[in-house]
Amino acid sequence: MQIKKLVNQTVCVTAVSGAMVVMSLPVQADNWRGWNIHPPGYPNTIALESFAESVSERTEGRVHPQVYNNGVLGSQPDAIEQTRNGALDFANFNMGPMGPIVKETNVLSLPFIFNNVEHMHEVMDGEVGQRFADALAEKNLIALSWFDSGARSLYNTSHPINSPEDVEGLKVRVMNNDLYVNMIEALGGNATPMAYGEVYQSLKTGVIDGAENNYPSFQSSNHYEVSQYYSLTEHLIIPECLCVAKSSWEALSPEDQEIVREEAIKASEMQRQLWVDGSRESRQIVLDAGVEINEIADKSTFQDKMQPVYAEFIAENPELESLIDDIKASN
Ligand code: GTR
Repeated sequence: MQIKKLVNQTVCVTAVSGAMVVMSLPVQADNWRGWNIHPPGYPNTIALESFAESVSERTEGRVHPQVYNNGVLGSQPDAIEQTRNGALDFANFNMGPMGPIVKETNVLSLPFIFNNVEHMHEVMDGEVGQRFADALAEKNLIALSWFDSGARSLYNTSHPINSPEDVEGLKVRVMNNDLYVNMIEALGGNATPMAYGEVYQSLKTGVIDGAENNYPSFQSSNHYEVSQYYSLTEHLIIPECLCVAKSSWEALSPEDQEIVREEAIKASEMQRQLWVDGSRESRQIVLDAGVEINEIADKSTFQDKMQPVYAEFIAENPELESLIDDIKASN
C-alpha cells in the first residue's frame, strides 16, 4: 500500500488559443516510508537521511522518502516482510536476518567468511555482490548499494573471552538466523535468537549473559552499560543493503530510478566513511565508561570450531558451495 501525497506543481500548459498559461495542477508524490533500526547520529542514520533529502530534492518531490529511526516501524524480520510486500518502501537491512528469506545471503553470515572489511567491500562491489542483489530481487527487494557493518565481536557480563572455552555455558543473544545458533553452539554456548530491541533489558536482568555486535551498535544500544567485557573475536563481517521494495521501485519512471540508484550509491559511500570515525568514537566511549576490551591473540581456535558449521551448511546447501569458494578465492 502506498501513501500518496498531493503536491501542487506549477506547470506550463498551452491553452486552446495557443497562448502559454501557467496553472497549478495537483501531482501525485510518493511518500516513501523507510525503516531504520538505528538512532539519530548513527552512521547509517545520517547516510539514510541524506539519501532521503537528496532524492526528494532531485525528483522535485515526486519521491519524498522519510526515515523512521530506532526500529519504530517493527523488528528487522517484520520490516523485511513489510518491505517485500510493499507496506514499507525502503530500508537498511543487515544480511543476517535476511538469511531465512533469501538463502543465498546466508553465505555472508558464515563466520570468518571475509578476511577483513576491505575483502567484504571488494566482493560486494563486484560481480559476486551482484549475485546477492539478484537473489534479493527474486524476493522483491531491490538492493541498490551496500553499507558497512564492521566486524561483530562477543561481549558478556562476566569475563573476557580469549578462547572458545570461555564461551562454554554462556547464554548469548543472536540475530534471527539458525546459522548463528549453530555458531554459538559450536563454541559451547547457548544461543538465544532475540530482537535487537530486547537485548538491553535481557542483559540487565540476566536473561542472557552476552551478545555480539560491532562497536557502533554495542555503544548506541547502550549494551555497554550492562555488559562489561568486549572481546575482539571479529567472527562476522556482514554487509547491509540499502533496499527498496520492488513495487515502489517499479512505480518509478526510469529517470527517477536512476536518481534513486545514484543517491543510494552516494549514501553508501558516505556511510562507509562515517563508519570509520563512528567506530573509533564508539570504542572510546565504551572504554571511557569502563568496558574491558581484549584482543584475541590466536583466532584460529575459534575458526577451527566453525568447521562443523560450514560442513552442515554445505551439506544442506550444496548449490551454494561455489559461492563460498568464489568469496574465499577473491582475496
Ligand atoms: C546491527 C545491525 C542491525 C541489527 C543489529 C542486531 O549491527 O546494523 O541491522 O542487525 O546489529 O544485532 O540485531
